[in-house]
Order: sequence, then structure tokens, then C-alpha cells
Amino acid sequence: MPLMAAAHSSPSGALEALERLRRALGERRAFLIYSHMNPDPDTVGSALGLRFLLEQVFERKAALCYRGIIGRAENRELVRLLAKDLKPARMVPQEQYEASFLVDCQPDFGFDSEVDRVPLLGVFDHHPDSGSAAGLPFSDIRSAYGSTSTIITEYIRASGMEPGAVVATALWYGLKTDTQDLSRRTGAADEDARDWLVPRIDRATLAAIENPKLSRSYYTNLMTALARAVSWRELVMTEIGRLPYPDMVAEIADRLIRMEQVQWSMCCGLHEKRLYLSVRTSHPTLDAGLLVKRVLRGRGAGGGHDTMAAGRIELADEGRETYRVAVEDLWSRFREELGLHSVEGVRVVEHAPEGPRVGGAWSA
Ligand SMILES: [Mn+2]
Repeated sequence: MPLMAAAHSSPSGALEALERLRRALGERRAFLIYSHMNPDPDTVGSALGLRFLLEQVFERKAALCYRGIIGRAENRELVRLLAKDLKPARMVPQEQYEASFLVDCQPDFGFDSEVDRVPLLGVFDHHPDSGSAAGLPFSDIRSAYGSTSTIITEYIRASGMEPGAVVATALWYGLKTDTQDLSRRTGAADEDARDWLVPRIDRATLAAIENPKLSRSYYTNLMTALARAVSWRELVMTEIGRLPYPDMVAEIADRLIRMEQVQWSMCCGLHEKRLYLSVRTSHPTLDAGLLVKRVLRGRGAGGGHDTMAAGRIELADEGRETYRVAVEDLWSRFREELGLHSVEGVRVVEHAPEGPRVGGAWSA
């Protein structure tokens, strides 16, 4: 269908963006779409939406892949129900693709040229522009948008094509989770995308994704996290040792930030020689991403948004002592940065069978 037909009903500039993408594709026929490491709903929704564009609008071949682990039960259900063919990068015959796209991140964070063999053609992202996409033939980075799914939705609307319930549901779930139901980091573009997507989604599938069964080990890890949690006034921190999957630290940080009087939550754990950490804040002015960058300076990599951030530290080995020393150092850095170094820590669950293993007086 001619693209101009949809011009009147799509956001301004969207048609130009679609044309820019068409030109960037050139004569290439087959594309690989990389989600970011340890994919979340926004990167999965964006990848499905971009594949729809490449296949249905531009009549090319496109496949999806990811690196890392899909851990969170909701994300596993999302992939099981809507993106069955999202494959680990190592299982994809990368030589069959001429060019690749990266969605919901930028090359300095989400692309590893050692592993990701298909030459990068472009990125779609809504994180602050790191400058690392500057040399690419195509990039669309809009940091004022609540999600990458919002950006991709604009392209689909501009194309005038109907995406169907699978793609619409995945895009809506990506937008919904990244903006906590459009309650934060959100603007008119996100609301516009919501109004367009919601009538197209499959509500029963969405409900199934949002309420998945949880594994027994999930509850074990939750118990460990609570038993080892310590608070210093408005800061609460915990660690769960060996992680079933890296995302687990984010799930715990999400739960702890809801505690009364708490403005900062942090959870960390170990996965294959890496210490992963996740931070949440409800502080009205301070920025979680900046705090994590300061804490990790010279120690590891990390960053994020105003209310949530994540990071990782490469450890020399997976040994218990190496991990304990790294956690002690991390906890002390957080307390220092938040001016809580002289405040005494208090166990969150006083009579838990197992207490905190780090944090000074509580060591056992
Ligand atoms: Mn996102």
C-alpha cells in the first residue's frame, strides 16, 4: 500500500523516519535483529515490531536473537507466548544475514563485535545518546520517549499496515513495563502509542504474561534476600549469593523499594564470575543511574535512568571470599555516597533463621 495514505493519521515526522529507514536498508535482503543483553519486555516488543516492519512493510527477511539469559518469569512467558522464535545468538546462523539492528540499547552497551558477527546497520533506542551509534548508517535515538516500543509503534502506524495482536500486545507490554503503566518517564508520544495499541492487543495473553507461575527457587531466593536485608535509614540493601539468573537482583530491588521509609533499594548477587547489582529509588531529585556510575567508578560498568539502575563488576573468580569482599566494598560505597556511613544498620527481618552475611556487625 502507498505510504502516503497513512500520513494523515500518524505522528508528524514518522513518515520521513520510515523513508529514512527504507533508504538505509538499501538492496539488502536479510536482517538479524539483536535485542539487548538479558532481554526485557521493551527490547522484545521492539524486536517483534521491527521484524514486522522489515518483513511486512519492506518485504525483507528478518530474524530475532538475544544474548544473556531470559530469567524473569514474566519475560519467559512473554517469549513463550509471543516470541517463540527469539533465539540465543549462538544458535542463529549469523552468516545468513547481511546486516543487523540493535533495539533498546546502543553499541557501547548492547553489542559485542566478538560475539555479534552481523555488521550493525542501525539502532533504535530511548536511552540517553552515548554517541556510540554516531558512525552507523541508521540511528533513531529519542531519549524523551518512555520506551523503544513507542518509537517502533510510530513506524508501524506510518506504514499504514495492521500489525496484528501478537505484535501489538508485545509492543504494548514493552511500553507498559518501561513506563510503569505510563506513570513515569512518559510523554504525549507514549500516550498516543498506548491509545493506538490497546484496542489491538490480546487481553487474555497479556494477563497470562503478567501473572506467570513462579518456580520454587524463586521463593527460596526471595526468602534469602529478605533474611539478609539490612537497612540504614532510607537505604535498604541485600545480596543473594549465587543468582539463578542476573535479572533476579532487579526483582528483589523492585520489592524492597516499596518498604516504608525506604528511598533507596539495592540487591546484588553472583552469576558466572560477575557481580550483578540493581538499584531503585523513590527519591524526588536524586538519580539512580548517576549514583550507580559513581559507586562503580573504577570497579565496574553501570548506569540507568532516574528511578532505576543496574551494574556489574567482573570478579577474578567465583569464590565465596572474592564475592564477599566485593559485596562489602560495594555496600560501604553505597552508604558513603548516600551519607549513611556512620548510621548503624538494622536487619529488616529481625528473627529470620539466617542473618546478613556482610555489612559489618552482622557478618556471620
Ligand atoms: Mn526500554
